[in-house]
Amino acid sequence: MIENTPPVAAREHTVESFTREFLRELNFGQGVDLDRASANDKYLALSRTVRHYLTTRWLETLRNQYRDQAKTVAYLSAEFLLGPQLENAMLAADLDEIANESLRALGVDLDELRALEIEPGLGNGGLGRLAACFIDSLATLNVPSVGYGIRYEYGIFRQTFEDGAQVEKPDTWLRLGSPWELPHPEHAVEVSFGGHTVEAEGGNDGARTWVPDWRVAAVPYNYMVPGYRNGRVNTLRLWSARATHEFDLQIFNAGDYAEAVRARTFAENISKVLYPEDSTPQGKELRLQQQYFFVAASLRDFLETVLPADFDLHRLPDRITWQLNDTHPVIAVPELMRILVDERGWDWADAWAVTQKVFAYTCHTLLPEALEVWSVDLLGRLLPRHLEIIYRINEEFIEEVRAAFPGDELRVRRMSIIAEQPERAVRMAHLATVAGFKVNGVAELHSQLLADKVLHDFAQMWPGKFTNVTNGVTPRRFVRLANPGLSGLITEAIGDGWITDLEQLRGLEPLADDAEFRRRFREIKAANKRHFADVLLARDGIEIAGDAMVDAMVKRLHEYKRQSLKLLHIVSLYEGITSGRIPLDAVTPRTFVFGAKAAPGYVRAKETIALINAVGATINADASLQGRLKVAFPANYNVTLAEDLVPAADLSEQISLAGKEASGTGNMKFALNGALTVGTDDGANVEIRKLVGDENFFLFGMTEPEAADLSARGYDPGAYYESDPQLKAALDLLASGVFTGGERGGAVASIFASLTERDRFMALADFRSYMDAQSRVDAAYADHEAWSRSAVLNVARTGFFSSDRSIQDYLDRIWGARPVTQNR
Ligand code: B1N
Repeated sequence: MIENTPPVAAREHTVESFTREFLRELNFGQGVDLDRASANDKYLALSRTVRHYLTTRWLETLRNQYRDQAKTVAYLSAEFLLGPQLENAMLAADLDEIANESLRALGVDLDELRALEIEPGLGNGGLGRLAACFIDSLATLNVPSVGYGIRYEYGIFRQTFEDGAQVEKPDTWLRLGSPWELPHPEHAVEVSFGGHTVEAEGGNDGARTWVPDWRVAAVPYNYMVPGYRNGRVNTLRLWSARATHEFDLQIFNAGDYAEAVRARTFAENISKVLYPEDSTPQGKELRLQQQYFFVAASLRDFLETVLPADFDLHRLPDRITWQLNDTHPVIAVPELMRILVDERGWDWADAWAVTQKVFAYTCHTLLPEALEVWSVDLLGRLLPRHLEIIYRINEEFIEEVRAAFPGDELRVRRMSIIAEQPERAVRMAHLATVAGFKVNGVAELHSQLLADKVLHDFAQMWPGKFTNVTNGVTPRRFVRLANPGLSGLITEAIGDGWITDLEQLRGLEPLADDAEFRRRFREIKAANKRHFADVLLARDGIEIAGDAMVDAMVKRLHEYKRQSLKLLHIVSLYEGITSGRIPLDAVTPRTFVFGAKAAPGYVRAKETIALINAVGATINADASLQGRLKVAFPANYNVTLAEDLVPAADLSEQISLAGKEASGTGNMKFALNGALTVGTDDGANVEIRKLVGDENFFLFGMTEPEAADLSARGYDPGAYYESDPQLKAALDLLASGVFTGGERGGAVASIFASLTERDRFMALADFRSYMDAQSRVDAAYADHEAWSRSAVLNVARTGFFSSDRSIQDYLDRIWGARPVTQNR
């Protein structure tokens, strides 16, 4: 083992040493003097300085990991929505105060540098952000673990609005260089595609030989994942595709330079761009290429470089769990079988026995159309050997089903990994459920519905396989960093143990009854709102009142989430005021904040965005409202903006149709920062409400069984439209074209029809109940003292939603891996 002498290793962290390091990075890393340095020079130098402090711990962690060979969790995810890195790294390394002081002395404005950071948007929404929270908690809980994913050159698109309509621009997050990644081209591994299979020579049961016809290189980029002040720094390894030399040479030698360059582009396309669909897979070939690309590279990496060369793979289950973040990495199952059977010469049964003990599957959805399937045609063309392996897994599985349920051929057809209709296709969720030793949903209700409905047959067959792990969010980023004011107040009251043990927030409960504490809590909320208003003005040119209620609905635009129901509330208020039904001075001043990207091909979602913007423009321009209502829809909602919005919010909108939102995680972030929730009995809302108490939560709408029942009986939106005059007035106003310059076609007609003709998500059925809940919100908000008491109780009672607790649940219920204690 090489003893390293890193620049700042065991030295004390002082302002002086930090300043020296920073200036050295500026001079030798960027090649500039301080007085000539651009803000970007300073940002890069600062980031690298901070990175150096982490590197020492990182190398130590890696050495210990190799020495101990402890059981490891590999989190396989096509998305990691990391958010800005600098502040989090400074906090974790306990450098925030030192850095602040050092930079102040040098006359460098830290806020200006922070504002330069471009977040790596390598995810769509909740699923990707969850992966980022989980690796933070894994490191903080001292769990030996590694995240594996894709280093997309372009992350989630940058959303812009043109005349209120969404226009997507490429996310060039790497344009100024990323100081947080360490590329290792020398450790590239090859990933193969295509071709055919031939008979194998080994003679072991099940073996065939794959003869692929093209390959790409997967280059690892390492990211450090620091635990919170515990000396552990884990690794996130993201793969980038590059053409292989072999590939190049063949074609160059054939003399076709242009073809060689084209081939290079083809290979590098694999990690070029993140698919922008959220909860709705597209079944595109490039997407399957991405999935196999990162999974094959990750398995190879673990088996060949993390494990010692003489490791006996029969012991693999004691050494690793591969956690599959939804079905995107499920192709890892046949890949491991292929490695064991075809490459290592194991008999099929031995390989299957091991494979069934190393994968666990997390499902994140309930929408049937969101369950990934790959046509046999496509899969067979791209990964012919894997398709054969899947067929054999399925044959043996079906025998098992027949043995357990003799004569029940309908059940066999329902459960088969291969669907026959509308075309032959592989159901990835079934493959994951068959191969995984555990299957979990992401909130109590979701896990229950998985076992009762979506995967009911499987739960009947293997009841012990199914479990729940309710999602969580990292308190470091979403409370400590995002809300320094509240963090200070909490720490003053109960000490700072809450940062790594969020249940300690319970200690705040008695303070909800303390008028002075509530006053300070309100002051902090007010300051956060002013800050958010400043951010909106600078970032988007949007002007909002600094003191109105901040009513926030931020999440991907999807019909099941029902942004259109929120819109109906706003339109109804506007209709009430302009028609004289609601006196203006009875209206609570509110800023409605929307943040939402629509998948570029999702027409109705884009129409909804256009309509929100149209309604917003009309309301914001109407002087007769005297600024009481305001709609703010900043484009390109992302983690960076979330960190400014969440601490400022008073009201959190979680209004999906019950039974459709698997969990939600924004709901947790808002509650932890003292917003009250108006929400349906869906996803993790159910658990939030149970914890904070009915009196501190605005519940509305049908329950899941009620919604399922109504849907089965036949939902008739027209009946609601005709029988509720307020609803009718709001919809008619929308349809009249007043918000769209007289235009009644286009988005107006389309959304009107989608709500009043056939709406799978039954928005109108919950309208009355939603409006009533909003009236209760207004009444409650009018009593500042009572409201802030509820808000404090929301903070005090939602410590459960720390991702540290989620990870502890994964350890207890699924991984059986133990945190290790490390020398500090
Ligand atoms: O995962 C989150 C949950 O909190 C949300 O309720 C859930 O909607 C979200 C395909 C998805 N489910 N499925 C996806 C994302 C991208 C994609 O290409 C599916 N995202 C969720 C965390 O559990």
